[in-house]
Amino acid sequence: MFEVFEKLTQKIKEYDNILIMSHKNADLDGLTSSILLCQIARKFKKKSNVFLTEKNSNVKKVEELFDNSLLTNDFNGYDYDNTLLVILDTNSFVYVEEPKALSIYKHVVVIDHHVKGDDYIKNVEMTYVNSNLSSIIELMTFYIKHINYKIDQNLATLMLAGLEIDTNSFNFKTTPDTYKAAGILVELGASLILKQSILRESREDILKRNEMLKNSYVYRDIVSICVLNEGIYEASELAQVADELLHFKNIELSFCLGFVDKDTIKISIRSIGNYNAQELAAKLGGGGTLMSAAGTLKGTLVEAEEKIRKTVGEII
Ligand SMILES: [Mn+2]
Repeated sequence: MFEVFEKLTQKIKEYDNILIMSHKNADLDGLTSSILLCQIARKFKKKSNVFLTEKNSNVKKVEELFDNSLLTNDFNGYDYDNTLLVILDTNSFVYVEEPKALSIYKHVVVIDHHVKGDDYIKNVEMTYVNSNLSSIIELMTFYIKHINYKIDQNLATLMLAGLEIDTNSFNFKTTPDTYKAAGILVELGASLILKQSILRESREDILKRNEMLKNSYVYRDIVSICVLNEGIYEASELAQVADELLHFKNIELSFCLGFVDKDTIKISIRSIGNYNAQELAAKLGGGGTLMSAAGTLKGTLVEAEEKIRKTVGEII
């Protein structure tokens, strides 16, 4: 880790402008890490912004607690030669917030904790992709320790919330270091009360999800399958239902599927760790990690459900 931190600091020092970007539909992990790095770059007297194309609910949460002068939606003032583009929380050319930036800027740093796919960002000056890491927040927390940078309480709180989300409440990819990072954030003043209000959801969203959960059934005693057949869903809705199914007693493996556009079926897969979600996803047109993965299929929901049952049947 030490080497990564030293190299990152050195890279920031090397350029006048530091433009930071995360993935599309920003989450708290990418967003708070970007804001933190932007603050650090400014402390080094660099021109720095976090580039965003749209303001989703996570961005709004951050804006409520922060001055939003760090955020920008144009490349104005970031010249080709003297700008370092730092990509956090994705290594994919497709998912990066603004792929166009990768053809404009040639000095690129990628720091991520997702499995490297075929569409990973190439021709970079520095890359650190560690798919065993819980979150970029965990890495950035140790980075600020390393450079002895103090963050404000609201940012510490948002980071703790983001850490909790990325690990599904300290269940996925959680190591002793993940808890240490959480401890550091609490030491830096993260408020557990404010964190709860950040993580809270609207009544409508919770009731809507509970309605979705009613479509689930148990298969082979330890598998839960939930087929959503009323229109088009957000991929994040499917993921949240799959997460929730693992809270049900005895369930070790969960699948939630539905259409994400008029001809694409997405399958969110979650595992408590006894069965490999990644291997199952590979047979369902996708990939991921041991405990969290997703597949994509064409055709009908009935066909997709049958394919899932067949795939599960091969291992259970
Ligand atoms: Mn993340």
